[in-house]
Amino acid sequence: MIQLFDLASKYPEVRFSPFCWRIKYALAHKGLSWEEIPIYFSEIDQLPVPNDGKVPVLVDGSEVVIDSWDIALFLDKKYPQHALFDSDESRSQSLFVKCWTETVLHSLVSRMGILDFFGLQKDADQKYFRESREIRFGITLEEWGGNPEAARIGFIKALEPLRQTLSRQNFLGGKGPNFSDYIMVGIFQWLRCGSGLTIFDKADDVYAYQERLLDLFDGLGRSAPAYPKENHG
Ligand SMILES: N[C@@H](CCC(=O)N[C@@H](CS)C(=O)NCC(=O)O)C(=O)O
Repeated sequence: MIQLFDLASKYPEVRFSPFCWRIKYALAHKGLSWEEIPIYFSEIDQLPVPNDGKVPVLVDGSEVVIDSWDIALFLDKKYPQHALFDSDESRSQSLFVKCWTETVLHSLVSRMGILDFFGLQKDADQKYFRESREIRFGITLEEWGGNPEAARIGFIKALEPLRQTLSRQNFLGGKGPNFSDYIMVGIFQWLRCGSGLTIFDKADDVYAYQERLLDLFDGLGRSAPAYPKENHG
């Protein structure tokens, strides 16, 4: 069976890596089964080789594939049924969605949820998480995540191109979802499973879109355990 190395949290069932969620949806889209292997930051050296020190890593027989984008390309090549990209054009447009989310949306999500993501690390991982992120951000975690409401407002605003698109179609893929939508659900699951934050007004079209994505594949996303609410303020 396909193995997916996923990011572990201190709660055994809580998985919040946005990049890994992309791949869980991609596998479900293709009707493939997989086994998830959770790996803590402190266990990254146990990933199959080759790796770049990050998850997801997908192992399919003798093939080891790293990087969520490359894994999606691999899956479409090896399992052409139910394409994640039904044409070269759709793949090119998904590449834009990937770059947009990673350069614009991810830092806003990180500012909203960083203290919760930190709190989800087991003790042995918190030192690494803090040090690596503080080097990346150039400020402390508390400073980076010090104004989650401002980040949430920025996030809601930054989603306007998505919102306008959704006023004309149900998914970025059009009538049905494609990999662009799984990139988006990765972000939603990062927040849903990794933080106790309420992000959307229920009247927001993006909220309805999130709900549609959570319902796909027998509630794959919705059934995933989320950040224990009691940990939140
Ligand atoms: N470009 C990679 C990024 C993957 C990535 O950053 N994964 C994070 C978990 S969400 C990770 O493994 N980080 C390891 C670390 O920070 O040491 C992809 O799309 O798969």
